[in-house]
Amino acid sequence: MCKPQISCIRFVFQWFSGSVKALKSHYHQGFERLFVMIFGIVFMLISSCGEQAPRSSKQKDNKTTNLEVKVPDFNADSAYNFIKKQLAFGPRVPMTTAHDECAIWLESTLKRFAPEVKVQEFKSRIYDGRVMDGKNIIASFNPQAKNRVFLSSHWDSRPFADHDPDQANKNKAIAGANDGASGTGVLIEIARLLSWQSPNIGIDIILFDLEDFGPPEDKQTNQGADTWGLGSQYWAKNPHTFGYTAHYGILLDMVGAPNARFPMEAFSMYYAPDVVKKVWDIAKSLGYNDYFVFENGGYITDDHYFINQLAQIPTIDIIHLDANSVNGTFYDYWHTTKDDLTQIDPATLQVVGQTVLAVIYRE
Ligand code: AHN
Ligand code: ZN
Repeated sequence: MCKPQISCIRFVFQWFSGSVKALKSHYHQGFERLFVMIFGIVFMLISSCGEQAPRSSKQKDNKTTNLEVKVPDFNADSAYNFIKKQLAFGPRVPMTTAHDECAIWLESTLKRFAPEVKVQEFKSRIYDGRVMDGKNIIASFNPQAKNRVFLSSHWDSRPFADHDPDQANKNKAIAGANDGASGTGVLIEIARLLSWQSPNIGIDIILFDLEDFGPPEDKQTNQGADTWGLGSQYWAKNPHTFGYTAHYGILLDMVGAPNARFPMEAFSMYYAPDVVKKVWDIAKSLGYNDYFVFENGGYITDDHYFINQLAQIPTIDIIHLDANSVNGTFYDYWHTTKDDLTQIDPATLQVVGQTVLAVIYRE
């Protein structure tokens, strides 16, 4: 944007000095009057050249406005209640009544807040060869906008507590308060706030199904990573609208435990380092750097991995990682029967929800 302006001024200057020389040789008298006229023309030309560059100054204005834009206040109690509501159905294990009923509730709740909600039904083969029905639920805000960002989580819960220390619990389904319901609850609260105040961009909230039906611990020997994230794999190959794309995506996974720590997950850093930096910087500016820590996390095969790989949309995972936990990767109660409502801390929901809101409203 600067270049044309500089060359324009240079052109006018050259033209001006050339004209003056020519006029000097042709007219000896009345030169002063002509000089005033030429100066006037030059002035007009410079002002009209200046009009070629309003975009850069406007862009700057926009940036300032976006930093000053009012970001809605995330309501952690409301998010907590959305988590509680999901848990009340029982474990949201695919092909169960609880799963069916929760899908209906998610759809109708999002329809209260979003102008467009789509339920993408699909079938997918799980690790043992059985075929399962799944539903990805997608709420779109500002659906016509070309500039889009998506926010996502998984809403299904794991059919077995294979990491439970008690052998008797290993075949029980988990409540999935943190693993599944926490991210979904935060996103429903964000949907509620989006219905009150629209940001400048289009937002899609995508709730993936069948994320957590990977093989149980004792059957994992020959299973590939693609036994996880079945809903996101389906969506990445069959987006809910033809040719769908977004500038970037944010996945929330296990965002509700007390004192959660979100290191910079390694696939996120590989595929979308700028998005990680943007989100972590905003979290820091809000005083949340005890949660959004500037440390490198390991590689997690989560929904974002498949979206990066298959849909090529830069997507990050905000995920609670803890290398010192009993399982060596995730928080202590991961895939245990203890992943229940008692493990949800509204303070953590607040940190994550407010950070994501600041990110999208500043776009
Ligand atoms: C693997 O352990 C391969 N993926 C974990 C993804 C996950 C499960 N997130 C929540 N539950
Ligand atoms: Zn899980």
